[in-house]
Amino acid sequence: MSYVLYGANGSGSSVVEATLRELGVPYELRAVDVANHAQRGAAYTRINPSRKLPTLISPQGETLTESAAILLTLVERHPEAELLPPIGGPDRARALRWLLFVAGELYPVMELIDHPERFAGEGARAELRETALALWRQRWRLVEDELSEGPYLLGARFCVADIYLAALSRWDMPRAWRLEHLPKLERLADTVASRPRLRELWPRHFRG
Ligand SMILES: N[C@@H](CCC(=O)N[C@@H](CS)C(=O)NCC(=O)O)C(=O)O
Repeated sequence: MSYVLYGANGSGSSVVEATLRELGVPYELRAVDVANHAQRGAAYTRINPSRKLPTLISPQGETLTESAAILLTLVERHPEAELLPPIGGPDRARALRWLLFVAGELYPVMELIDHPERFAGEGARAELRETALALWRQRWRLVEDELSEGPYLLGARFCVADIYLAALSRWDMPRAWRLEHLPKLERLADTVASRPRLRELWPRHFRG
């Protein structure tokens, strides 16, 4: 049995799919129709009770959720691909720091942008969304400030955090804005997108 990935184009499942491609492991993709809220339907809720993408089923039949945990599990189970630097060193710490920054500080803001109705009454939603959008961009600037000559987070060394950063930086920030305010991050994302194992996949998920 191969991995089974429940996902949708352009969503957080792109990160897991790109990682599976980098690992060179086979997987079956099962599309979840988020446009019609299939992630909230009974069938998908049975698979992932938090009713969010992505969900990855391992070849052993385990259900894996939470994108950062899925990435770390994949890295651990396919060590030969070296998608993280060796345990204990400074590069590993830096990669984990920013991987968890995406998971803990950035990704949750997207729910406020996409679903303000989950957090505020009708009258407060527009303002909440605007505030969340500003926070989203402000937090990406922290990533930008952290990047050096690149092209990756760890310089010349590619790691799984680069995929996470590249994919989520495609959301809710037009390319012109990114080029002006996040040029190093944009270079990182372009470099990830042009990697041999990703260049055919990337345009299916992201246009600009
Ligand atoms: N903490 C989760 C967040 C996942 C998430 O928010 N996924 C979005 C798609 S990118 C989703 O499924 N949204 C649908 C919804 O919230 O109804 C993770 O890291 O996997």
